[in-house]
Amino acid sequence: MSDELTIEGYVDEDGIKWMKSRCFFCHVHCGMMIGTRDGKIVRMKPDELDPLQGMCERIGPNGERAIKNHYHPKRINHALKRVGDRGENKWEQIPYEQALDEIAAKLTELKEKYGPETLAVTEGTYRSDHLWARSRFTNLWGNPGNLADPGSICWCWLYTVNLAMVGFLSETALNATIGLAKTIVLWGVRINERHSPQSWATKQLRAACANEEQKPHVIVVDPYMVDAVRDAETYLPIRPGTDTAMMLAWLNVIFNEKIYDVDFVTNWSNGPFLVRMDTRKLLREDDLRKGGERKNFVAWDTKTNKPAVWDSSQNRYQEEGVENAIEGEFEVTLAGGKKVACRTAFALLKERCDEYTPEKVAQITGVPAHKIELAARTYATEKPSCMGWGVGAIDQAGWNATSGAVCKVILRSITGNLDIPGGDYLPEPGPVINGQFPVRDGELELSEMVAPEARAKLLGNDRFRLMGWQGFERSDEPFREMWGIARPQLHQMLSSAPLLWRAILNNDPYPVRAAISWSSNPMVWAPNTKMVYKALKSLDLFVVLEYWMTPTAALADYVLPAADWMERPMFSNIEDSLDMFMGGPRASEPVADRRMDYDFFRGLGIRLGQEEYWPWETYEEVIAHRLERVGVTYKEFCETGMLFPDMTSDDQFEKHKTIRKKDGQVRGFATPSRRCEIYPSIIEDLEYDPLPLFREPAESPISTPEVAKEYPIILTTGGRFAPMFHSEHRVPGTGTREMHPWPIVEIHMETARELGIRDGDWCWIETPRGRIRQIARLGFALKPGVIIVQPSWWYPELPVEEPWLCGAFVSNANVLTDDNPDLLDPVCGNWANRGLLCKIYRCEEPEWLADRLPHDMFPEGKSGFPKAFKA
Ligand SMILES: Nc1nc2c(c(=O)[nH]1)N[C@H]1C(S)=C(S)[C@@H](COP(=O)(O)OP(=O)(O)OC[C@H]3O[C@@H](n4cnc5c(=O)[nH]c(N)nc54)[C@H](O)[C@@H]3O)O[C@H]1N2
Ligand SMILES: Nc1nc2c(c(=O)[nH]1)N[C@H]1C(S)=C(S)[C@@H](COP(=O)(O)OP(=O)(O)OC[C@H]3O[C@@H](n4cnc5c(=O)[nH]c(N)nc54)[C@H](O)[C@@H]3O)O[C@H]1N2
Ligand code: SF4
Ligand SMILES: [Mo]
Repeated sequence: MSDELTIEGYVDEDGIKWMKSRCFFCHVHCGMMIGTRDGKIVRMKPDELDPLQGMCERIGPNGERAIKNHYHPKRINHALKRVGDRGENKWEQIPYEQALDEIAAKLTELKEKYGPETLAVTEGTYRSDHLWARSRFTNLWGNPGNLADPGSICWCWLYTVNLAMVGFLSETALNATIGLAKTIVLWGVRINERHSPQSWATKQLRAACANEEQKPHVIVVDPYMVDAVRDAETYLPIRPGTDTAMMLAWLNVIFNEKIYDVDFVTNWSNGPFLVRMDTRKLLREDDLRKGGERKNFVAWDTKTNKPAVWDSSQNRYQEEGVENAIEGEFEVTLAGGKKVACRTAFALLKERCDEYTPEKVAQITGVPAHKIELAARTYATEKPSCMGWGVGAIDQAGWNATSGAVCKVILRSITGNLDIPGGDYLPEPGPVINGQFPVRDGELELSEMVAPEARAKLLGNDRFRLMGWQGFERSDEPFREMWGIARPQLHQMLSSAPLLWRAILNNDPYPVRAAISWSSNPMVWAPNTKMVYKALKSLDLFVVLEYWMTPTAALADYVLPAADWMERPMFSNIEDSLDMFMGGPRASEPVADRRMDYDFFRGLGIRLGQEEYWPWETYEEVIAHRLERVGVTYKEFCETGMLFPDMTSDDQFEKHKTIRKKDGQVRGFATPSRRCEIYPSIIEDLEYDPLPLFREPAESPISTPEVAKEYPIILTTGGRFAPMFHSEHRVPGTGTREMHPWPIVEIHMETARELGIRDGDWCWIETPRGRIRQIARLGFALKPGVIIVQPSWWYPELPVEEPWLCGAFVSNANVLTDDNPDLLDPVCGNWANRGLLCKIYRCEEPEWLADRLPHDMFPEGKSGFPKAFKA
């Protein structure tokens, strides 16, 4: 590494060397100073020069907890190779390089036998800036991109839906202009927990709510009385799983009261485009005239009373002065002379929403009609309004997910709240510096190297088509047109996890014999844990890159030690979703054999013939390469650890109205039509209904009354709780598990009383898939008859070897969830974690009555599932 790539830091009077770093324990990325003595981390403090200030419970006073996490004796520090049976927890320590050699050899063998599609990867939520290195590796290896990730039910799939509709992502997790909002909608989100109570993001929301001069109207949509309800004028306690119906009702009110932004709908959305009533497809120029372009659409010009052709590549009508109708039915003569009735997309959307009156949706959601009306009216008229992203709203709503995603984009855009200060920001590839932006993740992935034959083999490619290559290609084209670069794969293109497990177990559609799991614990995150277990257990090669011996790692052939944020440099735009970069230098040298995940994929790539594509030996060199284009050096970047756009510039908002430098055209959106596609043509083109609709959740008292007889309680899972971050921070000994030692199921007092459950009782929660135990907390935050179970529980203190697997089946919410592929969202493959049926009862067995874990509860001995957890 050249000198230029090391950053100095400073030494204080106590001899502690302080280096800048950026925390990666959660998505907030607080600026952090790391103090080392003799190369060992001894202290931490907030980076006072950084705008992202915060030191939460995961870090602890002076960094105590993070430091204990970093040096914990249970951390994986060397490459481990399985020597016993799979799951027996018998390992041999081997050199990292040897592990790479052996994995490469085995992958080659499996590729020869089954083809490059035999490999799948599993990942978890965004935990590093290295995702592109995985796709670069798998793309070059000929793999179709088989990847299972919670992104199917968490934000990334929304990114893909947003790409189709607005050409980038309007689902902000952290709204920088929230202080300007007059209405704040918190829809299925627990801001204070998801960003830690002490983080700047939580403080920003609190400050916005406490602003006496311009007190915002806060609307909360959540079945649970979250903390923010204190500030809320309007609280909609919704029945879990019915949010899409609520969104449709908001649209119903907004259309019927005509409180949408007519200018936006008329001039910036594709609402005026005509849809043929005979085929129910958007009318295109090639329908209208021979030689017309398929990518051009048609509207009705009220001035000439004729159809007008929208030239997508020019972002304007071919004719001058067109005044397109937004409603109405028109007769159009097609190329062959046939006359067809056409209606505007907007009229069809309105008609669809007419079905969802507040009265009807009140019945579905359990929220009174007048509250629905008030919320919709406020959102549309008390502007600017923002409705950021909460995973509880629709991401995990099973077959209602995509419809909900479409509704959300429509709500934002037709009310004129898209990309305005105080509204929902729409970023772009950036930040633009010296006319360029730093190299984006999507550029590093090399998606163009994946051949059409390989693409066709992606697991789920023909089933959940928006998340496969067909969806990818359809938004890649306008993305490249607008910004000259590929749209990201990252987690925005996925195989839905339930399909992966079935492919592994049934060799269907082909044998998947190898998997790499990194920054991922699918034994805990994925639905239907028993299925996941069987699939992982049956692989020929399973490699896990980890910090800890998790239930997933316990099933591996190789477990490789991963470097954490305290020992790696960083350069991130959060999965290519931002117009800024955050990062910083490496604060300390990695412990023992820990390597960055980048090093793993590079190491494997080089061994598998990809040497020319991995010129950057260190990650510092990667960062330098990415910055070179904008004329910033690695060192300059590390001094601030941030590159961001000028948010005070007027050009930073409503960017669709600006003029493009490259051709002087009005910019529009990076969609096929360059308009905001409230009637998404990509979704239509993939043979789905582009209009949103609501279906009763797949498992509910209404859709499955026979199941409800035995399982009468409504179950929702989720609800973040600090200091845990998913399944992390549970290893005793750092101070975090000590703060929150046991899993909590929350239940209404009345329901608990009827069921004979007292506060603090260990309870069984059971669904048709299995049962788990958590501790009951009684209260009033939920309606009677609804419970919420904490996700992500495992017990690192339990034995690793089977059948214990660190308690992966004891309290894990996903033993309860269903992953039946027929019940997933048809467009994106989302499963349902919210809105299921269950029963809950006190643990009566004497051995379960104490706060003690079931070391002795596995009567079936060494194989199979522990008896207690059999459904
Ligand atoms: N402490 C902590 N912070 C985290 C994480 C963590 O594990 N721990 N994980 C990170 C990740 S990857 C994510 S995705 C985010 C998620 O963070 P959030 O988006 O805040 O997600 P949750 O807290 O799981 O759920 C939000 C709310 O959804 C409600 N809810 C449950 N069912 C429904 C429903 O059917 N409809 C509606 N409207 N609401 C419902 C719950 O009561 C809860 O208050 O947090 C991130 N931050
Ligand atoms: N029932 C139910 N299930 C859910 C949810 C829910 O609300 N309800 N939430 C879902 C959501 S939103 C998400 S995002 C997922 C989360 O699922 P995951 O993101 O997979 O989270 P974890 O289960 O904590 O597994 C992550 C693992 O990666 C390791 N790790 C952390 N950082 C790194 C790193 O930099 N490199 C490597 N190699 N390893 C690292 C950690 O030690 C941990 O074991 O869970 C989903 N599952
Ligand atoms: S809130 Fe806590 S865990 Fe998250 S980045 Fe900040 S210090 Fe790290
Ligand atoms: Mo997530």
